[in-house]
Amino acid sequence: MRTQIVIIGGGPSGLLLGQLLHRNGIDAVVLERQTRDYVLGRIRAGILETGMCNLLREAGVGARMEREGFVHDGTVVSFGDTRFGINFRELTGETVMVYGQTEVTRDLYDAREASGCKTIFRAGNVIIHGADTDKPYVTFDVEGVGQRLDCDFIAGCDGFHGVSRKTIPESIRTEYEKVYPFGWLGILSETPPVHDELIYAGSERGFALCSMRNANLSRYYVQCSAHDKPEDWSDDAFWEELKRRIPQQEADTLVTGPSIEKSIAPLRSFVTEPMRWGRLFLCGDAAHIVPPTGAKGLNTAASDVYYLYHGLVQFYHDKDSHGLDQYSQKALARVWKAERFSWWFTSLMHNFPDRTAFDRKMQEAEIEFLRTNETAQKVMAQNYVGLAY
Ligand code: RFL
Ligand code: PHB
Repeated sequence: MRTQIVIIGGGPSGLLLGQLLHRNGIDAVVLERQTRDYVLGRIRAGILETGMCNLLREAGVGARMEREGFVHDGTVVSFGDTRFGINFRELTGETVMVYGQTEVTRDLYDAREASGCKTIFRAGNVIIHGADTDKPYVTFDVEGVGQRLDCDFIAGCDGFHGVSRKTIPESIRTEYEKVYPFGWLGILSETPPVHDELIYAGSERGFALCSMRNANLSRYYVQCSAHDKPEDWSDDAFWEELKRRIPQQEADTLVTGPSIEKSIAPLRSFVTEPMRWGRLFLCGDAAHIVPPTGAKGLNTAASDVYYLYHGLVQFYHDKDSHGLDQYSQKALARVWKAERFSWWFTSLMHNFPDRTAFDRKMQEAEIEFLRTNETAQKVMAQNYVGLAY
């Protein structure tokens, strides 16, 4: 078998890249280790930057997002007894969209199927060959039968645990990592959101986030121990803990109900450099991870896709490899800024186990500065709505 681009990973990065390439007449095959239902069962991101919304529209998959997504003009920050809003629209002229990663991925799979593009599910033992030559290819198994796909380029969109990054020799790769000493326990429940905007809440007992998917589907998180398991937390224990961490007004009005999903995400900052090796290009979580505070993971995957898609279109349409040659540098320049913002917001809002009284005072001073200083709010708002591509 032969195609122009092999995309490893059928998560949002791989699917979005595939759809944008298809609309520009470039063939790609997506290899996904899991099934479609499995990928759609993962509850992850909820907030889309303007740039990502535009890219989804360009890919022809913006219609349902337009109908069902919720535009948010701002967010609420609370810390102890302090509570204030950050108005993105007033501060930057831009907004964000509440539309879940599950829905984005579903729209992309539907579009991919409608356009007849090839996706191979349950692709096991994917191995990349000859990435540093002009004739790369990928081998894999489907139901025990070995297969080979020849191509011009490989897009490694296979997430943090995929094979693509590890294919780049260690002598070429540099990895930067920070692991945070806590996780986020998240639940999804069929209850009305407690507030019409998200609430990022820092408290003596740790961080909490009130988010949502739609008018009757709420997503809440509490900071938990890095060693906790979802089974350690009953629904009642979760709701009680959440109420202790959010502002009193919301604690009093919160509607609780059974969880329909409960999971724990570890918190990590991670970047690998470079994001290209020969004809292999890394995209999204395969190359970098951010802690979820600030909602940058999926959005940063989208900016990688933007640079790679433009580079590939330039290569095939104009026979110009400039965009591909610049890919790693351009993507990383934006990635590091998203890393900085996510690290800053995580450090500001969480209760670190080794935090001293001085550290706490620093958090309080920074919160007070953010509350009262319009320039500080503007910097936060610009980062939250997303930096320009
Ligand atoms: P994914 O989504 O991990 O998809 C990778 C796909 O590759 C497949 N795969 C393989 N396929 C073939 N062969 C192999 N060897 C393979 N190995 C892996 C996997 O099965 C999978 O389908 O990576 P991608 O596409 O780069 O997308 C990245 C995003 O999923 C991620 O950045 C976000 O979910 C992060 N994130 C958030 N991002 C935001 O922008 N806004 C948010 O509000 C936000 N909230 C979150 C989040 C992540 C969270 N968790 C669970 C880590 C909230 C949470 C709780
Ligand atoms: C979510 O709704 O899942 C969500 C929203 C904002 C974040 C992280 C996660 O910063």
